[in-house]
Amino acid sequence: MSTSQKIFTLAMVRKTNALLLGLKKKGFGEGKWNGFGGKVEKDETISEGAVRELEEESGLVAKCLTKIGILEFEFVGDPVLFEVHVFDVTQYEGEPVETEEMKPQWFPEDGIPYEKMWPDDILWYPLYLKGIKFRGHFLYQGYDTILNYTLTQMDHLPS
Ligand code: 8DG
Repeated sequence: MSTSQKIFTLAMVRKTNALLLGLKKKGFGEGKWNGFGGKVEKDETISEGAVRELEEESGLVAKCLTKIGILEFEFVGDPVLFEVHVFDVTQYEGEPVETEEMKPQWFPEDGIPYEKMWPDDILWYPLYLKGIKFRGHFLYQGYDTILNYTLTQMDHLPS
């Protein structure tokens, strides 16, 4: 049973047939390619957190954000429920820059490095790339093994 919840954002930056991913250089998820995001702070909305984290980690300023998914993660032995709000960013200003946390690189949609990403990503990226909204729940054992999961297509997502 989860006793507390932590809310995170994940911004997916996209241009025609390509996705911007960042190689996480330190901390949680180190060594994995991922979208850009982090913890939502007390004094901000989830969308504000998504914009702030994207700029901190990639140098890009999001101009248009669309919520595309909500992912929940539980880790065996950890009472915390992680809730990750996933956003599609198709309009932004600036050029990606390497930061302390992330090294950015564009990947073609048919060349996404799933083997160097969180194991759940290969399950929900196909929905995201088709423009389908989703909600997922994943139970992990450690950081490499998904014991069970649910993934549901959604017409609407709560904000
Ligand atoms: P810090 O400054 O305190 O180190 O942390 P932060 O920058 O606020 O947060 P973080 O620990 O870097 O946030 C974790 C990021 O990883 C956040 O964007 C959500 C994302 N994330 C998970 N689990 C998974 C997952 O299984 N798949 C994907 N694609 N992203 C995930 O936390």
